[in-house]
Amino acid sequence: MEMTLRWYGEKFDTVKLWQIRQIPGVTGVITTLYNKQPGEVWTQDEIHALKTQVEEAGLNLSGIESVNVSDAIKVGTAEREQHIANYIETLENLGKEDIHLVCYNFMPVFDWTRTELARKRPDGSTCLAYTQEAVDAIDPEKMFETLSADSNGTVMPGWEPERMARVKELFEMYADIDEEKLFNNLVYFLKAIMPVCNKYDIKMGIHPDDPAWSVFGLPRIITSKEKILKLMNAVDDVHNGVTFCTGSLGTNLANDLPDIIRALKGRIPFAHIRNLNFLSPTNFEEAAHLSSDGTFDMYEIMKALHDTGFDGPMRPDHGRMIWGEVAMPGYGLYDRALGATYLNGLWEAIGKAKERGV
Ligand code: DNO
Repeated sequence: MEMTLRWYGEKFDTVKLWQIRQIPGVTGVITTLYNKQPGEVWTQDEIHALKTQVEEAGLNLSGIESVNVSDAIKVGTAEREQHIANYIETLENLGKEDIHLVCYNFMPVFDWTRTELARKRPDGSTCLAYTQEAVDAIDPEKMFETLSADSNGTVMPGWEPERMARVKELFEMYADIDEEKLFNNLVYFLKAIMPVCNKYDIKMGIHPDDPAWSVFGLPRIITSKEKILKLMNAVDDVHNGVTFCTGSLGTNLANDLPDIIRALKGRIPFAHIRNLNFLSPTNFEEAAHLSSDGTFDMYEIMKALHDTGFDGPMRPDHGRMIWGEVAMPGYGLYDRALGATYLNGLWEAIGKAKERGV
């Protein structure tokens, strides 16, 4: 396992590479080219420049989150073939730069959905939160306006203003797409890219839908053990894997996270680990990473990853805003650094207990 932090690049992130370098046990970053639109080719030179920048700070470029998949591919429009060809070219260029992990999602219209970006917790920290009641009450086209006031002036990936300006058009594009069509389009895409993934040993990790159920009537297909296994079987290749995100799959309390990890043995190239605190099954907030601060048993989650031989990058996912930090919601330095340290501590303890047979 390699502990990493997500980094949004010099231009967008308030957190600097030199700060990440000083978090004990964090040796890499997960990043992307934020100026790229889905469907565009990433050139080898651009990737090389990004990699050099990270390495000059003493860190590894441990994976890409995300190479976004265009709506044309998700919906299966006429532009799909060109976009898949471009995606393949991007993968080829990543492979030539010795990058072997790509995270992506197949969620229609919205990437992750939260209804509050700064819910105050009893200790005065703020965190991202979700209530189904708020989603049911809001017009999806207004969602972005409601949230942007709390984004601390940052551009949140998946919620780019240009994308949100097209929400109405996007809803129309997906009008006739149900779960089955979306799933078939995903399989079509994966089958097309598997040869280049095999050639360069690039593991694709699909990000689960967040939350793990349909929002605004849109289809969602990566929400449970059964659905994920269906995808693993449809394209049965080790390069077709899952970004195991506890905070996304865990939104549905029926999902038994350690059990899903065990069922996906060998197919988890990347892990996002965070805790959630449930106030009701459809009202939850993003807690500190510690088990005692939320609902999940973080020890059991880490143990399941350890037991199944997980050896990819892991990142402490969304943290709270603490100590007066002003940063992209979920992506400040302090709470994620605490999270990394805690998760590294669990990992060390689990490993040593095994070595010593206790
Ligand atoms: C939210 C993230 C997601 C994730 C994408 C992957 O904080 O976990 O935006 O990066 O869904 O493509």
